[in-house]
Formats: sequence, structure tokens, C-alpha cells
Amino acid sequence: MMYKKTQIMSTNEIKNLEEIFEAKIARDEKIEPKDWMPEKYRKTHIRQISQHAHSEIVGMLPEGNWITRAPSLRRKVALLAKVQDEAGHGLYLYSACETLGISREELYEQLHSGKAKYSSIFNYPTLTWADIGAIGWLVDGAAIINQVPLCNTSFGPYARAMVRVCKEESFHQRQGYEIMMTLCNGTQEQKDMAQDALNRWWWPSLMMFGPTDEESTHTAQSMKWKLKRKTNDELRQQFIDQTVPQADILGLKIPDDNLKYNNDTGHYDFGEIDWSEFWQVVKGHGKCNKERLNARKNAWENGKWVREAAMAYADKQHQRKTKQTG
Ligand code: BYC
Repeated sequence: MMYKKTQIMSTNEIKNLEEIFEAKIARDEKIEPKDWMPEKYRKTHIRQISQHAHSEIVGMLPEGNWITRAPSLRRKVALLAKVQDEAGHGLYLYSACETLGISREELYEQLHSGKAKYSSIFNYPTLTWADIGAIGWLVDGAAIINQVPLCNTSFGPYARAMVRVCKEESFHQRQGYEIMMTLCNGTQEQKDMAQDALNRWWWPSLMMFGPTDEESTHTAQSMKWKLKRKTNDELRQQFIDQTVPQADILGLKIPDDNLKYNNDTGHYDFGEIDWSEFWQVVKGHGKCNKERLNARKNAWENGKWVREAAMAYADKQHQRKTKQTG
């Protein structure tokens, strides 16, 4: 709708609207769905928010795999709650995205056809129970670092969704770290399992923040629009600085021989990330890409009757209401 309006406006009118928009961004005011916005701002938000929503929904799969095998009732209840939270995050984000003039069906279609991306991290398998600990600790830990700045992003519905998401993510991170602590205080076999999980999840977690700033297509523009408040490299560094001491407490070794505290910068230096692996996964050739996408497509197909039943029920309710009022 907004797009059509823009097309029939004069150049001067558009220039005025652009100025108002830029001034709002400069004053750190939120852009709301009914405000005028440049088409590129709208599109880039649809891209990022929808990819974020897809990541939440696909992110339920690797952990969902362990719900039936959680080692105790307490662990099962916590994991179940965490996975349900992720469904909720997906729903807030899809709703925020829909305010930009795209339907839920279109968004799903983009995921299923491979047009829209989701986070690379969810294309790795969860082989042992320790992976559930490592995901909570590292993946949710990375997510918090990425998402806290997004609470302050310029698009109102995205920023507001992020506030609630971040609160829930802190619980997720703690449940993961607690699993790791229990394993590390357990038998040698349990500690080995925790180390093995760290070895496999460390590098993919660093990749979650996206390519280096130099290689990043969208960072410069997204920083100008205050969609992104920190760059990929800044967030990655913050994650490493925060996580290394946590690994020390666990008595685990981060699988990077070049990891070393740098007194001059006050940050950890770290080894080379295997970017060819990252791009392979992003392009659909990771260990679980096919499995994840098939699971989502099947869920969509199998849920068709539920959507149809809900629509039929809504229609009936509507007819009943119009009869009563008519
Ligand atoms: N995986 O220009 P760049 C969660 C793509 S859910 C796949 O730097 P941008 C959780 C990127 O899309 C975690 N693709 O992009 C859930 C772009 O390609 P397109 C999800 C990636 O957007 C369940 C190209 O590479 N979090 O926490 O400026 C359980 C160039 O990149 C990745 C979010 O989605 C990747 N890792 O920056 C547990 C947070 N990285 O689109 C936990 C919101 C980059 O041009 N998103 N690409 O085809 C963001 O903050 C930003 O979108 C990113 C990337 C930092 C991820």
C-alpha cells in the first residue's frame, strides 16, 4: 500500500517525507508501520525480521530432537518450555514483519522455497545431550549479544518484540550453562561429552554473527538506519570476550590454539574462522539443511487441515454475528 502511494507522489513530496524520516532516525524516534518509510528500509526489514523469525522456528528442531530423551523430568520440563518460547519468538517476529505489508503465507513460502535464509547454526546436528547444554550456553548466549542492541533498533514493532525475546533468552542461556556445569562436575565421561560439544559448536557459534564487516553486504546501510546498532565483528568480539571466562569456570578448553588475551586491546585475539564452511552452510549444503527444510515443509503440509478448520470456524462465527446484528 505504502509502495503505491510513493509511486504517485511528486519528487518534492518524496523528498519531504525522506527528510522527516531521516530526522526521526537522527532523533532516535521509532519508525512505526503507518509512518512513511523508504522502500529499501521496508524491504531490508522484511528480510532481516523474517530471517530472524525463520531462525526461531527452525531453531526449535535441533533441540526438539532431545525432548523425549532429556535425562530427568526437570530437564525435560525446562527444555520443553525453552522450545515453546522459541515458537513464541517466531510468532512475535512474524507479526512484526506482517506490519510491513507482507503476509504470513508469503513469508513461509520464501522459507520453503529457499529464498529466505535462516541462521546457519541450525544446520548442525545435536548428537548428544551435551549439545543441548552447548546450544543454550553458546547459541542463546550469542543470540542475546546480537539481540540486546536490537531492543533499540529503529523499527518500533521489531524493537518491542526484542525486549521480551531477550528476557526469555537469558533463561535459555542459563539452562544451557547449568547443563554444562552439571556435566563438567560429573564423571570423566560426562566432562568429555561437554568438551566434545564445545568443540563442535564453538566455531559455528562465531559464524552466527555473519561475515566480517568487510564482507558484509548490509551492515553499512543497516547501521545508518539504526536497524543494526553494532557491527557483526563488534558483536562477535563481545561474545568471545564474554564466553572465554565462562569456559574457564567450566574447566573446558575452547578449540582455538590462537585464542589469547591481548593486553593492548583489552580483547581476546582469536584464530581464523572457516568462512568457506559458513558459506557452504548458508548456500544449503550444511549437514542438516535438507532435513530442517523438509521438517518445516512437512509441518506446513500437515497443518493444512488445522488452518482450514480455523478458517471455517472463523467464517461460522462471523456469519452468526452478522445474523444477530442484521
Ligand atoms: N546464517 O550483510 P550481512 C536464535 C547472510 S535465532 C545465515 O552481514 P545482515 C535462537 C545475510 O542474511 C538467531 N545467513 O547480513 C533460536 C546476508 O544474506 P542476504 C537468529 C547469514 O543481515 C532458537 C549475507 O549473509 N538471529 O537466536 O546485515 C534457539 C550477508 O550478511 C548469517 C537473528 O536473525 C547466518 N549466521 O547481518 C536458540 C538476529 N549471517 O539476506 C537461539 C537478527 C549473515 O542478503 N539478524 N547471513 O541473502 C541479524 O542481526 C543480522 O541479520 C545478522 C546478519 C547479524 C544475522
